[in-house]
Amino acid sequence: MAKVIEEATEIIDLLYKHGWDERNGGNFSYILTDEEVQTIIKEEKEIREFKYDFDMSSLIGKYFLITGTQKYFKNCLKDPETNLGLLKVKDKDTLSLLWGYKDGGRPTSEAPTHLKCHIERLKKDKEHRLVIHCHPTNIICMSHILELDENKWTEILWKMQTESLVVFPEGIGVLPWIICGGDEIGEATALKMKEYRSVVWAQHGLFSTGKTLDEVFGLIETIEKAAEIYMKICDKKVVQSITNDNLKELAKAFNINYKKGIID
Ligand code: 2HA
Ligand code: ZN
Repeated sequence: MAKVIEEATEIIDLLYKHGWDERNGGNFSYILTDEEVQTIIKEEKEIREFKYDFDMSSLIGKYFLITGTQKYFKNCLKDPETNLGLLKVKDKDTLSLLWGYKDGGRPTSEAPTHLKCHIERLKKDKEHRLVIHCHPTNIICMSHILELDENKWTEILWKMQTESLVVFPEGIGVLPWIICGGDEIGEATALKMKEYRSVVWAQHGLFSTGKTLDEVFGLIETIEKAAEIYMKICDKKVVQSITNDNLKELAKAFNINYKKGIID
C-alpha cells in the first residue's frame, strides 16, 4: 500500500477509535503532491467524473484524497480503495476520479464544504493541505449547554488547560445548527475558515484544517480534550482556574499571537 494511503487511513482509524466518527459520520479530504499521487497510480486515467455547481477554479490541477459518501471511518484502514477516492480537480466544476470508490461510490456529501474550506485556507496558508470533519462527543455536549458565542467558546476552551492557547491561538469558530450536506452550511463554514482553522457545528461536530495529518489530528485532540475537561467541571464548584493574566504570560513566553479582544 502507498505510504500516503497508509498514513491517512491510520489517522482515519484513530479518529474512529476515539469514538469521533461513528457509523458513516465524518469525512476527510487531503491534498496530495504529484509525487504522492505517483505512488498510488502509474498513469492518470479517468474512471468517472463528478460535477459540482460552485467555482473551484483556484483548485484546478490539485489532487485530493476524499472519503466516500456513506462510507465508514471504521473500514478505511482495511479497505482504502473502496472507502476513499483519489480525485483531480479537472475543471472549475468537475472532479475526475483516478483511483478508489471501487464499488461505484462517490465523494462524501460534504465534499463541496470541504473544497470551499480548502479554497479559503489556501488563501491564508500556501502549505495548507487537510480538512477533517468529525463528531467529537464533548464538543457536541458543549453545544447543547453553552450559548453559541465564539469568543465565549474560545475563552472557555483556552482556560480549560494550558495547551489550548498554544495549539489554537486564533480561537475557534462556532456555527448554529444548520442542515448538513448543503450549500448554506458549506458557505458558512468556509466563511469562518477565513479566520479560524476549526469550526464547530452545533449539535453535530467539528471541522478542522491544517498542513499535516499530525497537526490536524493534534488540533482535534486538543480541542476535544478541552471540551471534555469543561464537561467534567462545568457543574462543579471551581476554586481556582487559569486567569487572563496567566494566558497573557503564556502567550508572551511562547511568543504566541493569539486572537485579541477576548482576554484583554
Ligand atoms: O455523512 O458526518 O456531516 C457524514 C457526516 C455528515
Ligand atoms: Zn457530520
